[in-house]
Amino acid sequence: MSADTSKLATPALPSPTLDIAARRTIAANLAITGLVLLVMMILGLLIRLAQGGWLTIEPATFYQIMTVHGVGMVGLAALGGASVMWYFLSQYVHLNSTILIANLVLFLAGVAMILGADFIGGFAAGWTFLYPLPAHSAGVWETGAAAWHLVGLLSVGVGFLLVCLETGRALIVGYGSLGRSLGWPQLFGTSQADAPPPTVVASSMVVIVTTLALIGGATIIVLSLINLLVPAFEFDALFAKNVIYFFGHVFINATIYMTVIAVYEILPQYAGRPWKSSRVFLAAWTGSTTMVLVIYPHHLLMDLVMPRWSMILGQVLSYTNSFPVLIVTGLGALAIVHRSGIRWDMISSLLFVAMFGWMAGVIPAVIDATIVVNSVMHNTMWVPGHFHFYLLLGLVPMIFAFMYHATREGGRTTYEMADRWALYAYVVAGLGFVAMFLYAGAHSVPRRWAVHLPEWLLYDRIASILAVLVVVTAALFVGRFLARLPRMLS
Ligand code: HEM
Ligand SMILES: [Cu+2]
Repeated sequence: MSADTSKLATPALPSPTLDIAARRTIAANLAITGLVLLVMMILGLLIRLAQGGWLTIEPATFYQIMTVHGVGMVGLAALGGASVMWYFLSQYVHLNSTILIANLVLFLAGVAMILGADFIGGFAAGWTFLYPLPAHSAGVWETGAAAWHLVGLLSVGVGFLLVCLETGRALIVGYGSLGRSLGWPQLFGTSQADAPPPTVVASSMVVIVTTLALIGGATIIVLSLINLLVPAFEFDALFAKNVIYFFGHVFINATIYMTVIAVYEILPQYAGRPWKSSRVFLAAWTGSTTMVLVIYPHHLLMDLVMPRWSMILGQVLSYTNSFPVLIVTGLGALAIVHRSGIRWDMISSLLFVAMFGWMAGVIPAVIDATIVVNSVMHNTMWVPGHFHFYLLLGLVPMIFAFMYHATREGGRTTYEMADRWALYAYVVAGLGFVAMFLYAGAHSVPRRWAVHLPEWLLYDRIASILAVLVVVTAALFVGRFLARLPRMLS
């Protein structure tokens, strides 16, 4: 990679029709995303150090930290992703910024409740709040702590539901229906008009799947809350597990589908070529809209009471869902930059790292969605290995790229030496860090264990050292963003 090799003009500032309220809310969202990311990374580092035996943490505290780390990361991924989507989608449809503000308020209220419930109340059931665990703490936390945690989740979820409903409303007003904004007339050949731009197509998909996910998640949260208050009220645990993993799988996937909009919008500006929605592109997104909803049983492959057909469906569709969007995005990006004389600065480099991280990270995910593999790898470190791969090296770099993009000055980004070295270090350390999870998983080290056997400590320790590098370099990216934040406010 070399800076400033291109004779191309640096891309002009985008012209989203963001009102000042939306612009400021997005700035606040990104600042919170960045700061929460750093805090959550430090919490992640603490539990990794504890697993490696370099830090003594009581198991109960370990699980509190693990719960906050997991739920916090998923929440900030959604906040950052929704900000990317809102920012770029505003170019095409009119969005009401009051909803974005309401989402931020509900998010912060939820975070406060969750932090109190977990660190003061001691709740520590993991980010998946699997029923009936919240009500069965064996004395580790009070019912009230579990209830506050769940109400906090509900608050965050309602905020994102509002964002989805508003986005869906705006898409329907602008394009006539969600089918049209997904480009069905062009996909099925009934219209010769230009297909909707990639941002509109991706947002339509996100709105549909996330709304369903949030309704599912909220249902189980409300049922669990009733169960906490009235223990005689019980419901089917397998049903709850299905709905929770449906929610969790779809929700976290949709955060990537939102952030990838940054690739669709920013790369073409760099290469000076438009990214048009081809029919293959439309087909991939429409296909994923249904498939992402039905592949969640790959989380339940060891629930042997599940119907066999659902397991097979989970495996087969995990393959067919994962690749189309990935391939149209990857090939699309290559086609856009090929011989375009693209300028490799922080933004374009981060976007390329992100594409690589997302694609490479999906491979261990799909491997684990294979029944014969899952029967060995289930609940091993392979699992955090695959999702840290595409989140740490896919989603997070996309958010960093967007942070640089939203705060660049007069269309120019400088590729400062420190940033460049930090990016190399982030990628190398990040890769090593996830490799340690995967390697440990392949050697059957269990996930979510506070105390590790002596023969596992080496992986934990190497990972801890690399995690320090990840945290330091991430702090540099976030610090740069915060220093430039005033540019977003005026
Ligand atoms: C410096 C970076 C990071 C470190 C050191 C770190 C460390 C950890 C550790 C040690 C665990 C527990 C592993 C186990 O099951 O034994 C974990 C779980 C998890 N991490 Fe990270 N992580 C980092 C970054 C991230 C990022 C960027 C995300 C998402 C955006 C993320 C999301 C999660 C989630 C969802 C869990 C699962 C929690 C649960 O099992 O309930 N982490 N992390
Ligand atoms: Cu999944």
